[in-house]
Amino acid sequence: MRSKVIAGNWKMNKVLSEAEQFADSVTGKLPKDDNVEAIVCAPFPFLPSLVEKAKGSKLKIGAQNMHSEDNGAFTGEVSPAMLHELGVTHVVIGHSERREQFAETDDSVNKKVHAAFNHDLTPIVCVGETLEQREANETMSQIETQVQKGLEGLTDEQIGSVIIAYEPIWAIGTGKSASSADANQVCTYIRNIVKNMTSENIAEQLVVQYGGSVKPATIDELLEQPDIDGALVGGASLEAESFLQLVEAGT
Ligand code: G2H
Repeated sequence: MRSKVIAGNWKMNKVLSEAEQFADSVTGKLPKDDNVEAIVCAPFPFLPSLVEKAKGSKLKIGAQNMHSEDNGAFTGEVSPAMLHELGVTHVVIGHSERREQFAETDDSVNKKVHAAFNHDLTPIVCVGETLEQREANETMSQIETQVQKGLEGLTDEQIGSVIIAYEPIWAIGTGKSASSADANQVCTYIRNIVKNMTSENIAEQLVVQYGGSVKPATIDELLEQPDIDGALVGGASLEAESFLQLVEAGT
């Protein structure tokens, strides 16, 4: 039985004092249930303080990006070793905003996924189609390419511990959410791609999240779907109350 994984993706929001207030509000109130995991993926400057505040609680702290190299002349970048030493456990890789605005490719995503495993970080790998691709019936081929290239060269065991977030680009921050049945269809497809790359057992372990305008009002229906194991949530993860409701839905 797979756990539900609710991950907040704060994007470039909040200042440190607000991030700390959030942590103070949620850490004591998260459900004790082992079947749900709660992660906040925060901007880099907040990570040390959030990791400290999350100690002894169920909250895990993730980053939203990283470089694939351990160190070097990469001005402005953050390495996986830096994140690991801080106590960060997860890292979002290949979010569509990074693919679109920061020229990330399936190849750079793949390098970062390998780097995450080399430093004991769990990658949350984002895949998703544009509206044009959906309308041209190219959703599944786009997803297949992103999943296969993103996970290329990993061991079966590593593939089984990746989190894949299916985020249709047209549903991100737009208020338009994919219907839960449509989202589930793509999540099932993702599990099948992984089954073909590995085995049925590994595919059954894989956590597949949906992301794109998820809110407390829509989470229950999404989590009822057989192949949706959680959510990657932007806007609705910023307020402590709403984040707690989303996590509660996973219990
Ligand atoms: C999709 C999602 C979080 P939002 O990007 O990754 O954001 O929930 O605001 O659509």
